[in-house]
Amino acid sequence: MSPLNVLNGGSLGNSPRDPPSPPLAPGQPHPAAPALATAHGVQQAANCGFARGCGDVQPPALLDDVAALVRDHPCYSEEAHHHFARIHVAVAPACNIQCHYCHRKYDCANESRPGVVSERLTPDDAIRKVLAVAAEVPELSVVGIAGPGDALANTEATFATLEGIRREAPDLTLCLSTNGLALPANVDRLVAAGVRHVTVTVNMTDPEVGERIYPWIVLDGKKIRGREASRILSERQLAGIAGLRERGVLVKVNSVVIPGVNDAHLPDVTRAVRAAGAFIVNLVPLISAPEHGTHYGLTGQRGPTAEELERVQAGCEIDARLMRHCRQCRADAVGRLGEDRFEAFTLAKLPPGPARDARELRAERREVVSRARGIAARARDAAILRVAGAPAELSARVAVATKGGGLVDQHFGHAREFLVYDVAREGARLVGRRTTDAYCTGNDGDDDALDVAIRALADCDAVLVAKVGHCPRGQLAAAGIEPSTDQAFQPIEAAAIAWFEGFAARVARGEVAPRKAGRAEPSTAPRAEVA
Ligand code: CLF
Ligand code: SF4
Repeated sequence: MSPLNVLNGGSLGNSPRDPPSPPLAPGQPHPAAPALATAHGVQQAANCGFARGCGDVQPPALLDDVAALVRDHPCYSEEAHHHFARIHVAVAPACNIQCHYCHRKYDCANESRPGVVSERLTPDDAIRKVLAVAAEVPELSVVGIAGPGDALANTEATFATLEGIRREAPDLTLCLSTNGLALPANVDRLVAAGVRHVTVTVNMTDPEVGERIYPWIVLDGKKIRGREASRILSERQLAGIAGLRERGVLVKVNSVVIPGVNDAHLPDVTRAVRAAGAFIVNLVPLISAPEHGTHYGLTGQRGPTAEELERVQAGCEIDARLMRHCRQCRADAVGRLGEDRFEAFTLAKLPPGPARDARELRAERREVVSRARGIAARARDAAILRVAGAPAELSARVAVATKGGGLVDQHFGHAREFLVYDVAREGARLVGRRTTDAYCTGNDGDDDALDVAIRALADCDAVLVAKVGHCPRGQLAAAGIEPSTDQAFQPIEAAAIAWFEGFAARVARGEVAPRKAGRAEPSTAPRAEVA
């Protein structure tokens, strides 16, 4: 395995030759269970090449069966999110707890950005919609239930939907998210339904912290408040994670980062969920605004800045594999992460008749992706060889504009988000993403939007794009951000390393100085805006 492959999460999605994993019988432990149950405990190397630290923390290599489970899942594999799509079916309106960051009118903030779900679905509607989307979107690989309430507070609809999808489109991966309160009671049923990916939102293990996040829970028809509510919730979350893990289900934990409430506590939370068997942790920034009508929004509780989020990630990464490409999706999201197509697939727009069976198309798409992955991996490995002689301490931060297929192929002016990578001689590592308004809205650029984009990329040394206009090129350069089109249409990681190769040469010649500690802080939190 190449060093870069390890940095990006072992063989997460980068091993097209992995054999498919056989389905697990209910109750059958996953063959990888013991390996995943241990924390890797890797220390930061003394010669860490990444300026932000923790870049050399190497997650353990994935066993083949686990690699097969994450390979085509856009949330469990950062690499897969360039190629594969998910659909969320909003069949779960009710919830059994109250979070201070949630208002029922809005999507579940565990798995979504604030925005009203355009329509709630019955299980029959959901199955019809999934089949219609699957016929049009061959990159679809995952069907998820992520609200708008809690999937396991709506078990009848949730399981009817899961069973229907499994029956009609067995090649699609089933996924769901939950707050975990009802998880222990549903582990067996989830396994029997064929679910191998579950996200549990865990924001605390300390009830003193919890009572500042959860005013109440409902258990067996009884409302429980205060610390006792959080104690019960935490106990059930950890027991549920352990139960899933024992049955071979990959558990992702989402933790909402709430500055001043749980940010300092999250390393403890990460350790606890890892010990329980969580596979990956996703630290999501709190989205909070008065117009959402949430307790936090109305009381002025803010979300973290991009820099604060990175600090929390650095504190947690020692103990867990981290997800850094979450888009905080709507509960009715459709498409690849970051390209939301839910409006094109409302019930009213679905074709009246049964959708065609598109399994063969999906299989063909997987073949195409497999070839693209091979090309990208070879380009990346060749680029790493070329920068092997760069100083160990040299690193740079590079933003990339992409349309989502794993290439540098977006025009600067059309980009609504940038993926941000730290690059060193070991390779490129995703550190997060920055959202911004598209600069180019017509023939004339919008100067305000350009300012926003430049501020959002303030900590970057370069931005790699397919094209950039003369005016933004000059303003980016004036802000110390080098716009580059030299890597246009190259695979992202190879492109970032290729840019770094030239950067390292210029540093060696004394033409540019590497940025020291204390980069400018980007002005935007790395979160999505309401579409
Ligand atoms: Fe959906 Fe969640 Fe499954 Fe993914 S989303 S239920 S694990 S299929 Fe993914 Fe969206 Fe982030 Fe969730 S980007 S909000 S982590
Ligand atoms: Fe809202 Fe989800 Fe919390 Fe329930 S678990 S209150 S739906 S954020």
